[in-house]
Amino acid sequence: MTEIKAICGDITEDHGMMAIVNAANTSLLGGGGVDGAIHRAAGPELLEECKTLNGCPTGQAKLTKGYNLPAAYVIHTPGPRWRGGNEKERELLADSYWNCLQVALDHQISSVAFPSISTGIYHFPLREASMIAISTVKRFVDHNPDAFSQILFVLFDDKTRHMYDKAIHQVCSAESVS
Ligand code: AR6
Repeated sequence: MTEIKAICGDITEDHGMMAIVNAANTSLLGGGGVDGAIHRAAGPELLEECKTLNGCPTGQAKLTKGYNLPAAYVIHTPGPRWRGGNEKERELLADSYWNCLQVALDHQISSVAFPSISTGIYHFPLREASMIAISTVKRFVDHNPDAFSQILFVLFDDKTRHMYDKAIHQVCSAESVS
């Protein structure tokens, strides 16, 4: 049984998770937003390891150590930049969540914290992003019921947290009826 939960907070702080997800860009060489916060908290060794990865395509995911972060690992995924909705943004956002969980599963990582991928600098509409995030995570844990103890969404502001709470409520009650 995997708990899927949303809280308000800073993902670089200690939430007792083995891995945190970084909403990165395809260079994996750092940036603003949560990416900048993660690199600052992890320290310069994170950038050194990222330099060895040769970037990452949008929707894919790559693993590094967490260095000075409380989490042992960082899973880096470049989400899609919103370009109006006709550039496979929805599929690519779902791929980001799915592939992060696949990387975690491949490395026996049993608890993962996600930020709200693509809804900051990349401007993905929040309501739709939250539904894609929760339904993709739910689908993955339904396929892999023994893999994770907890999937935590650590959201930076109340509006985002509220939207993810609503999505959890909708997706989970829809599933329990069927
Ligand atoms: N903890 C949790 N969430 C955070 C934190 C934090 N410390 N800091 C920001 N957020 P964004 P994107 C929230 O812009 O839209 C970077 O430059 C933020 O409020 O970080 O995927 C990368 O290098 C928002 O809700 O990521 C890319 O170039 C969410 O995290 C680009 O930004 C995502 O916002 C990626 O843009």
